[in-house]
Amino acid sequence: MEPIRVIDSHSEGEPTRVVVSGGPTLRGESVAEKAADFRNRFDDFRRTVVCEPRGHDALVGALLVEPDDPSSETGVIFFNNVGTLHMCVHGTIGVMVTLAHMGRIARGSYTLDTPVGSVLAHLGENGLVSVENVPSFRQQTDVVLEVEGVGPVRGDVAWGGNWFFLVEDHGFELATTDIELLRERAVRIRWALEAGAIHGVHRDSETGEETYHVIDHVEFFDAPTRSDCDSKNFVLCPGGEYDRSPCGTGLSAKLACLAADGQLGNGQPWVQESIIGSRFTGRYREVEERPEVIIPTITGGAWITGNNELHLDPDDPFINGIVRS
Ligand code: PYC
Repeated sequence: MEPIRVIDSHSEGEPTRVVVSGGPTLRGESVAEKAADFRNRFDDFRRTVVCEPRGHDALVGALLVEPDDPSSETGVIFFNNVGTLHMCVHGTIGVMVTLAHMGRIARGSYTLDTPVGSVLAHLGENGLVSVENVPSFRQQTDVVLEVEGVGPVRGDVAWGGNWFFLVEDHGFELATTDIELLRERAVRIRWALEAGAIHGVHRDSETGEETYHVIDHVEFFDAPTRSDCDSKNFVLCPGGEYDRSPCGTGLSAKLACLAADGQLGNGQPWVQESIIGSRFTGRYREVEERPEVIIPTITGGAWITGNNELHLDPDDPFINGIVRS
């Protein structure tokens, strides 16, 4: 069987594995349609690439596909230990650094098409990558949940390329020593959101049709530990792992909330510290004709960690990864 060539990196601590060759040929005109085909027909491939024994639960995969627009650099589908992601900013930073490592791009700006829209990524002279993300917005404010084993929790629902429930006032300590506890509480909040039928809702601007989405990321915020940051977060990802980086789509959701509350002005920086002490800097710009959204730009670094061929032995009982029920 053909090996799958991958290049690994981490963006501020959060790993990305870009599939460079050996990926499936997907059906569909758009990246969104290709992502649906990937979900429907290639779940084995997803697990093979990111799950144990070749990967691990924190790993995010990136499959490069034909873009929607031929002038874009590439299309990209992000996936993790349980499925596909709508979008991923740390992954986009990882893809940019990987493309540069491969000699495919130089310093400069490139459009990448994702299932939820195009993003503009800039690889700077300093090696940092800035990602102008998809339009982001807050959908619900002050949602109160009764969470089993935790008590009442108040938070906001926001879209930043993925759906987030953002909690400020929780009384938890955001420390690496408490990660298991934080994870358990965040998972319980996810269950409470599902039990309460609280969803993210996308409304088609032309047809008015609404689609409902699981809120599969939970974020806790607190005062920063580092003096050069504005806030610290803990982010639960859909597959139960926590984000080692400050989570770029999560920071986009946070910026949408800060903008809606009048706590951060157009173009002002917000430095977000992650649970492990790494940083992303976020800014937003307003869109005159769409006051309900902001356009966030997230800046951070990524570093190459490996260049590998994944071998698929037909006799390997875990050829397609370890399936957990
Ligand atoms: O950086 O957007 C992000 C992200 C999403 C899930 C993990 N990282």
